[in-house]
Amino acid sequence: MQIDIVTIFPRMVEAGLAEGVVGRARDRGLLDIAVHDLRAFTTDRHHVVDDVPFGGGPGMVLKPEPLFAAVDAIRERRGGVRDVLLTSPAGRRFTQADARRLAGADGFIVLCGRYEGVDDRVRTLLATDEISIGDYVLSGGELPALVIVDAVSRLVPGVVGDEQSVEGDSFTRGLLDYPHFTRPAEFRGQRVPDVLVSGHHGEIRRWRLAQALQRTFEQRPDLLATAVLDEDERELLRALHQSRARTGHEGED
Ligand code: 9D3
Repeated sequence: MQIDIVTIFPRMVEAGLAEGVVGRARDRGLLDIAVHDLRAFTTDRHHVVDDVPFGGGPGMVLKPEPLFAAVDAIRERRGGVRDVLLTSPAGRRFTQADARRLAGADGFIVLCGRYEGVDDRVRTLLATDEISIGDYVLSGGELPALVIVDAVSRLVPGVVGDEQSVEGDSFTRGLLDYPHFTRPAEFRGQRVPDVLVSGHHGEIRRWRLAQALQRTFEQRPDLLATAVLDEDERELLRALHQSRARTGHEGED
């Protein structure tokens, strides 16, 4: 997997790529990630990457030429087609489905937005996707780029040691995870549920499934619309709906 990130803050992005699962996968050669300083693609003496907006108004806008030059140079070096993701608060929300699609490609390019914005011709002529990571205001696309790289990387075979834990990921199944406990068995008066220390693996599996469904039902009911459920799971879900109706808890949280 070859990933290229173009930014005016290369050290910020490098710092985020150095540790953890992604850092290890880079060291092991599973991920070939290059961070490019946008200033390296300027042609003027002062390496200017931004300019005032046409029409006036506050702030600065990233100039198009260095971004186009960066993508040209990256495509030259990498060869082949590459998606070009532009990070932007106006983009489509990044999802696990996007991560899956990108993980199936040979690689992609991320352009980090900054300042008040990016010259719109980058969006219309250069980017293949315009991506936001959520409805909150950040100072730029560097953290979103790291979020995208992290989500995609863990879907690349071998990057996460335990393939089972990737398979069981909540968003892979469309459900939230069940609660986890470790020792001690009692902490501040709270005991770990008996079933988990019982050693009955069938019961443990059913308990975890029921907990995952209940949590999703209570905390993220929107996920249930698209979750892939088998007959047992749909039956459990019907029971949750009915108990909520019976006990008069509907409309509460
Ligand atoms: C004050 C300017 N803003 C008006 C509401 C527009 C604006 C431009 C650029 C707001 C933030 C940014 C910088 N953010 C990103 O580049 C960004 C981002 C984000 O802020 N939230 C979620 N996802 C993303 S992806 C890129």
